[in-house]
Amino acid sequence: MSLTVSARPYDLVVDPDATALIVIDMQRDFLEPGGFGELLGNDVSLLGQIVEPLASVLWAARAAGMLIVHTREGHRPDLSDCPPSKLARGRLDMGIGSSGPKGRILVRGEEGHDIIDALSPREGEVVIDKPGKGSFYATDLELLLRNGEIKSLIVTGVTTEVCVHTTVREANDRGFECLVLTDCVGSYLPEFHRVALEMICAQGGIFGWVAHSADLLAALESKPQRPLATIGEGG
Ligand code: TIU
Repeated sequence: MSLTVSARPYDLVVDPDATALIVIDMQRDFLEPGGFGELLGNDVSLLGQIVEPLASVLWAARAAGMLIVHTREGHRPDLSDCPPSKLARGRLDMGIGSSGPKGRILVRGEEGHDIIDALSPREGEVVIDKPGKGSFYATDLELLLRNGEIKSLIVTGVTTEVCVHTTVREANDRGFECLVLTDCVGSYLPEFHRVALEMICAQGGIFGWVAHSADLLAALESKPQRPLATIGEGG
């Protein structure tokens, strides 16, 4: 079964059974005060506006039986997987590995590293821990997508011009079709967000497609849904 999503630069046809929803780095460290995002000098409150539309898409994707993949940017406690260049970047007094109000910054297992409660992964959903900005670099994401016969990615999360863009570029070069949902990706820098989205769909869709989540939800409504009770049990 295929669905047609109204998108830019032109409508995108996707098969929900061959489509994964990717939720990138919706971690406390990027969305809440005291985390990595704020330490970089950003106003983290700007990212909060994507949580509600993204939660709706997450539930719709679950109901449609799509593969759901959550990613988290972060490092091993001994930081042995963090390049020295990344540690040094920004000349921060407090940076990756430092102790903050939500534990050590961008370190796996710490409160700040985990995904915000509103978008918590359900049992059975894939969680990819990645050391870089791209979701494919030094992870088994590509293997999981190929084994799942996934052809298209619905891309959401933060930030639009950093981890979302890097992931879309990596995915595009690997032959995956990417649809980026404009209201489900966010940036600390509104102008970068706007231009990053334009960069994806310019030149005939040089990296992929962009659409509002309402356009995806409208397309999904035509697909028979699984009973919500089944989803709640982790199915
Ligand atoms: N700083 C910034 O905009 N983003 C990141 O460091 N990581 C992600 O985008 N996840």
